[in-house]
Amino acid sequence: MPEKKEKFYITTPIYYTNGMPHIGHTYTTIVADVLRRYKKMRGYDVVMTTGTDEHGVNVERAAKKAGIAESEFVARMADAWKQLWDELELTADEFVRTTDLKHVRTVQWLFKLCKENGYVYKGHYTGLYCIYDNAYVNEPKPGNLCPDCDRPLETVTEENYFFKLSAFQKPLLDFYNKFPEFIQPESRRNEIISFVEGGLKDLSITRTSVRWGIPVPGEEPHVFYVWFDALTAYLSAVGGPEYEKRGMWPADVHLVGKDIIRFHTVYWPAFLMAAMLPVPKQVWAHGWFLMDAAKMSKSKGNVVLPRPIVNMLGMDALRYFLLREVVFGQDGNFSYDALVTRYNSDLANGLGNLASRTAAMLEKNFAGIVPKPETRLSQDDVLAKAAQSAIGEVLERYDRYEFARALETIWGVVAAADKYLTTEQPWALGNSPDEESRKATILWTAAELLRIVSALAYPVLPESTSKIWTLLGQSLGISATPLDGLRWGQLAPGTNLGKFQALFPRVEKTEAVERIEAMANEELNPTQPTASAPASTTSGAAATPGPTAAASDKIGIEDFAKVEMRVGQIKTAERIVGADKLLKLTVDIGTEIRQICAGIAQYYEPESLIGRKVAVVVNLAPRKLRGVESNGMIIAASVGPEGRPVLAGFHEEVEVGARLK
Ligand code: ME8
Repeated sequence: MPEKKEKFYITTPIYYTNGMPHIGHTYTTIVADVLRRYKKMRGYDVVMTTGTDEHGVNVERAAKKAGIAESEFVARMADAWKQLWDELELTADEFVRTTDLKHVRTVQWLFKLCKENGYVYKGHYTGLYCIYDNAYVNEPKPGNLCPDCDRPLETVTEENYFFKLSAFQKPLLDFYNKFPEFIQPESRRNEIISFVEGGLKDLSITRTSVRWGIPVPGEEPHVFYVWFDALTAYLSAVGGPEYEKRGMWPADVHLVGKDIIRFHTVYWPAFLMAAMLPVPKQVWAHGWFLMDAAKMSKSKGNVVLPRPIVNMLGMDALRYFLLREVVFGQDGNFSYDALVTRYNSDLANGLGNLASRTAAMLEKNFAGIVPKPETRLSQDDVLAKAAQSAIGEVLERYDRYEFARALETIWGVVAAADKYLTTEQPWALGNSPDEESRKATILWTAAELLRIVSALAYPVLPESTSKIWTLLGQSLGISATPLDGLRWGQLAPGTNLGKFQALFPRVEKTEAVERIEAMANEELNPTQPTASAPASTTSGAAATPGPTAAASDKIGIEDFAKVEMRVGQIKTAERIVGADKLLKLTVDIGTEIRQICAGIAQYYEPESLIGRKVAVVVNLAPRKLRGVESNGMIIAASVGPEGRPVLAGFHEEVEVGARLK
């Protein structure tokens, strides 16, 4: 552990506001969150920053299409991003928006320093420009298409301020040489070094063709070009011009995808060197999650969304899969099939099963109290040694950002414990003093192993390991457990065990995948436009007002007659895993029994509904809600500001199937 609390500053990219997060963005943010939790457990004073990149032509156009001001558009998008990160419990210490005043001041200040030091001059630039990637393109694809996103480029000529990037070829190469750990992984480092060795051109850092940007003071209509603006967010998040007071700068690691490594390892250190400010310690570029071997993008329609996965399998399942499946730094394919397979094998049958087995045996045999281990046999020692040596190994692997290998080591110990229980068979032991003593040793050993495994896995699986921690009766919160003090043998006999909470219920693969896909489909193509946030700029959902009919719009009786409503009687009602608001009902409508989902779970207990007569719209086209088929609609009043549903009913005896007119 560091002697004095050392600081550790982690950043994710600040994401563009012209779309919603998919699994790729979630991946980077999850890794940042894992590191944040891990470094805290190693005794560091940690700050993690994320945020939104809100300027540029794309936003101008998207806001126009949505029919709202740019400021309103980006505010809604930033809220939607924040809300998702909150839902996924990816809590950043700082969320920086590039429209924040503190950020505007920092960009203007950085520019002033670069200018004062002679690294900025005025010139003209004509070039092909990709408005989607916010970058000039030197080598377009045939047909003047962007080599990165395949979309048409535009020719732009304008007066610009230029940054003398060419002056930094040697300083950058010297810097890479002196700090070989600056660019990670190694393969990326070589790629960047050869790029810089090939020569650096000066870089245009302002625009006059764009309106929606940070103004260059006294030089209007110049606004800053996105990368000079965006990269500076890392500094504005931790104090900007007063960064020394906060003591967090330079960043210890910028986590990025490989798509933006050049901006982070060439432009960014050069800007900082020109301003004579400290340069970050490391840039770690991970690979891409691919879908059908292509980079995900909404326009290609191959995005994977985080929410449906979390709703179905839980947050820890998503975190575990992303970190376990792909070596950090390399590309990987995303597949729902692989996700559910890993969930069932490693989480439900692995850690979840070990915890529930151990909990049940401790409860049954020792009344929920940690027993005292008695005489140890060699097989107990073997397991103890495996767990003890895993501690050092796992910490080393986390330190090297080898998340998949860290998890592999932890799961190696889980598998060893499973085998140990299967071989030792504590459930088969009787009640003689010798057998009782053997049982105590075995179950203490299993519980102690669970404690070690939980502490080690916590950064990746915060929700489930916290539950195991509570089960083991640990008073100090798991997140505050110092990993440097973790040793085999610390589980005190006599500790009262807490309540066991189910961790990872097994799921049926085909059904789970179907439900995740159906939920994703609902989120990507919402049937009801949401008022809270634009779903994407391409759909222009932000501009679409809700379908409220004007007061004068009346329908004829023939329109009303199209709606077939009947008296139905609820036969069964149950909650739906992963959908807290929905109940799955079966309803007798006279001619048949229908499955109908109703959004009433927060207000009605399932049992209280059985036998109740309700009004049902029976000729509504079937649809899937949270992946569950719903064939009809139950009528309810929407009461109060939160829209509490109150089921419509009958005060007199009515026949099931009677038509409502
Ligand atoms: O580039 N696989 O924002 P952005 C893995 N605003 N990671 C992915 C991914 C995928 N398929 N897709 C996206 C920008 N990412 C700029 C950054 S920083 C000063 C400015 C992740 O919204 C990955 O981290 O396009 C990538 O670098 C980032 O999202 C790009 O996010």
